[in-house]
Amino acid sequence: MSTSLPVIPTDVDGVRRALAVAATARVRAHPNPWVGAVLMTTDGQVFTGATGEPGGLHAEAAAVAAAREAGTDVAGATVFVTLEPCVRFEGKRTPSCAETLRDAGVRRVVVAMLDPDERVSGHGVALLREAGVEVVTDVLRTEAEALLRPYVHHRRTGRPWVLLKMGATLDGRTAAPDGTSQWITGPEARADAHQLRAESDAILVGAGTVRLDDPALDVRHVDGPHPRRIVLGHAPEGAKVHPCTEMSGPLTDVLDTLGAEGVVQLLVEGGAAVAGDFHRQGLVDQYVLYLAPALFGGSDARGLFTGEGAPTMAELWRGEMVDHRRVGADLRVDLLAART
Ligand code: AOF
Ligand code: ZN
Repeated sequence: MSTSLPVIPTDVDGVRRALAVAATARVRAHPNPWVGAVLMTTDGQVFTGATGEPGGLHAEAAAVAAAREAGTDVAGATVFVTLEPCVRFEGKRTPSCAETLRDAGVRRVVVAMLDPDERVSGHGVALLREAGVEVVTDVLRTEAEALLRPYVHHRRTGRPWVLLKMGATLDGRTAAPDGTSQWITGPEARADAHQLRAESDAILVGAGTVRLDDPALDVRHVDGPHPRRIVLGHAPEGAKVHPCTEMSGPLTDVLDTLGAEGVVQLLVEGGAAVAGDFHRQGLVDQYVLYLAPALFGGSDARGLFTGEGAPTMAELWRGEMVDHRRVGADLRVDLLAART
């Protein structure tokens, strides 16, 4: 839904600020979308709100609450928000933000993107407009969609956003010929990977990784909730990964099941066989590679993927590099799978 109203520069500024607020809510809010709101009163006071824990306050409600706590009247205010304010639907846990804004007497709402959730999409904007609130949409929409990629993907496909995380030397090797691999990347990269865990709703490994590494798959080094643990195959008794969910069958079915269970982002952490299966079936949405400035220097060290890769140049897989940055001594490269 677009609007004939002109987008003035202050709308972009307001939404940009709301996007920065939204980014701070990610770890806390997921699997709910991480949303930011900036409320500007008629006398120019600014209050911000970000989505709370699941079942807690939404961004808009938090911004209105912040203004009220300061004893400020929000009637006539403008609200900049990164996602369309929600409406009531069955099973919803919190009050509708569109109604909260309407009832508070907000005059103008600037929305970055519509909610891809069909229970909400377009309805929040319509409710506000019907109440006489001026609504502008699609301000910095591309940026907002990029920030909420996993959520948008989940609501559009019913499957989790699959993030494959791998650590390797610059020659693409993950372990010495004797199987040892600790540690190829440095402590900063490993802490960064724990941030990925904290942002994910579930984390998946193969049974082989459980047997070889006995990983705990919990969140350390950073603050955040522990993701649900999924093992493909059987996790032996006594493994640190317990309690976990053991799953088997086609990966597409696994993703359908996890998506239906509300997993918005799934972190795949290995090993090389599982990585190869997800990759070759085109099921990885985002690749995060931590590359150490180190070289095994031969063909006998283990590689990132087992199984048969692209047989000819015609089948070479290429992604889009959306980010690259130094993390400690290592390089983090983020690739997105090309969308067809
Ligand atoms: C907003 N602002 O900050 C967020 C929204 O179960 P509930 O009540 O928490 O509602 C979850 C739904 O609300 C979620 O599926 C999405 O459509 C919307 N999320 N909406 O207005 C927010 N996090
Ligand atoms: Zn809401």
